[in-house]
Amino acid sequence: MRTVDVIDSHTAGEPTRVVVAGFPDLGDGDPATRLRRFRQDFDPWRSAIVCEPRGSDTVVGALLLPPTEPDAVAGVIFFNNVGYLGMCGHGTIGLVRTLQAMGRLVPGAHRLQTPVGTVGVELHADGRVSVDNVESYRHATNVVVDVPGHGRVQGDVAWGGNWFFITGQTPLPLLLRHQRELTAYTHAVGEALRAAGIGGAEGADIDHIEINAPAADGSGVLANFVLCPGLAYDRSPCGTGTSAKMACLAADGKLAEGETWIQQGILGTRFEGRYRRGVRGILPRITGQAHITAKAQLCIDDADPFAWGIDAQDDAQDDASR
Ligand code: PYC
Repeated sequence: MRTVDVIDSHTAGEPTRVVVAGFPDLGDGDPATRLRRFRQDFDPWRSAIVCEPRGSDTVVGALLLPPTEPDAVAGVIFFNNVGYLGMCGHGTIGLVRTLQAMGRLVPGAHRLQTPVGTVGVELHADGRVSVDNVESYRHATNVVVDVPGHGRVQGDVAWGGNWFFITGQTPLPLLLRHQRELTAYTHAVGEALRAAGIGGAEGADIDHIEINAPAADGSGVLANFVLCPGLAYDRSPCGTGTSAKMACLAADGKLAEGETWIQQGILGTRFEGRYRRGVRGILPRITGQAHITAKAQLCIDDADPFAWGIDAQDDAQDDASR
């Protein structure tokens, strides 16, 4: 029986499961190097940790790593039900609260290594966490794509630590009760982008689709609905999605450096954003709140037919039915 120690939290409603012990040794190197080994040699651990029956499509995993830079407090690799994330805003906020719960971090400024670069984080005395995300920028403006069943959908392609297509067009108000329809629509947009060969820089897959439209509660702020790879929608306002949105607003001259941006998510929870100018785009700072929900030990028993998780990517069923 293998065991994995985890600490679960949620950030504005979106869960994070931090792996604190029991994961196989990924050898030396920074998070990008160790991510390559994780993907190549240990991918079943990903589904064992975040997929059913121990997790769900919504859980984002965060493998805690020893830092390799002298001023970093830790390294991290984010993963989900279908693969790996370059950066994760809500996950970073959850990780900082987890490190605090472990006694490894006190209020103040710290640095955290991710596969897409080192980010600054700040734990505030009231428990809120700010993330100084990677440089974010708009890659393409007013991209139009034909989406079967929905017509022409226009939006921007932007980087916020993950690739986003951000549109203001929504088939329904951004309310939780419409999540199935919003999921189907954003999924169709993503598929249409792929079919049209539209990607991010160097053809990168745009694996996050974001609707950003006035909140249906009449509060006057913008709300979002973000479909993540693996077809789970982000319960939080999405830190990387908020960064990408702010990069577009900054490029349009609609958000000034230092101005506060309130981003509401589909649950009505909010992140606060601000930015400084970067070289190519903006340097976003996202602030939000996370809460610890569990300290647990996962058991992986080889006698269990679902020891390694029920993985949507797994073709074992196809093999078995042949
Ligand atoms: O907060 O950046 C984020 C995020 C990405 C995917 C889920 N949450």
